[in-house]
Amino acid sequence: MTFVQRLGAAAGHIERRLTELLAECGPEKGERLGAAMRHALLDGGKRFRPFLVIESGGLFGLEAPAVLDAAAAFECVHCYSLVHDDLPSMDDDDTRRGRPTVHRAFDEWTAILAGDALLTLAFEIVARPQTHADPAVRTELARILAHAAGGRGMVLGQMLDLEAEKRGEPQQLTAEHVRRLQGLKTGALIAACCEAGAVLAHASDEERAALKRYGEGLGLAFQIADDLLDAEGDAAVMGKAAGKDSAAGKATLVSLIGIVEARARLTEAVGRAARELNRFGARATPLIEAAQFTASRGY
Ligand code: GRG
Repeated sequence: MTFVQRLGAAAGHIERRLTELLAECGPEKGERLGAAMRHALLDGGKRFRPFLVIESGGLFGLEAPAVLDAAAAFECVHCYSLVHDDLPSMDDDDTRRGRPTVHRAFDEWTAILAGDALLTLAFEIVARPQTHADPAVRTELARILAHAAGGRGMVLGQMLDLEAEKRGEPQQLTAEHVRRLQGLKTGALIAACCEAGAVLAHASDEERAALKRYGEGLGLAFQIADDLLDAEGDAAVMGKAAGKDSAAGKATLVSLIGIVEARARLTEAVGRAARELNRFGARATPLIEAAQFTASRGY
């Protein structure tokens, strides 16, 4: 199976499970809130974060059914962040995943509430015994998910990003600052997905730390690739408008260090991420390919 087929197969599993979980735990059928949540969550996206949970669990011999609910919870948080990021008061986007954003398809207050409900749904899923038989594992999953998503993770990264942009000072940022905010905004959740596989498998502290470091390198690569796509890519690949960051005068690593240096850092981040997986041998091939796939998006 090629990497793309493997990613597609995982996406199929996760799509089915997300549909079931929404039916089990989401709003009753016919509710407008449920329709907005489905619009945000289903039928789109690469499902890259759940793939990382599935494959990091796979390193320790866990099969998809044992990790699917945890993987779904991470995707719920990711989708909530996209819904809120697209809002007029944030990034103000009209399309996402090739479709109207939730506030365009519904309205702004419905989009805010659908995002809130997706975020809280994630923690309901994590807390359910179906997610893992061991309550200590469920608690630890909730902790790493909350930490990665919250005020020391993704929300802080978004805050730093918007603060600079709304004040009209993005060009005063240093490459180091941009790297930090991107690490928080995008990298923290990606790294937590990789760590989650180790948590689900009761892996050793060393294995868990190596997976987290791999995820941090991967997250950096993911963000640089996204910046390169925004600078040079086309809207069809991104599923949203391209060139938006530069048009908004937003500081990205590409705007600060240039395309050539950004490509060099991308290659370096992928290599560093892959080296963290040496200890896992051939079983790590899908995760190494995931890093390479991330770097090659859109090219
Ligand atoms: C609103 C708290 C809050 C946070 C928003 C993730 C995020 C933080 C904003 C998204 C902005 C953005 C486009 C960042 C670039 C990297 C990124 C997260 C791209 C979207 O992820 P993909 O490519 O999307 O995995 P799919 O649709 O495949 O799931």
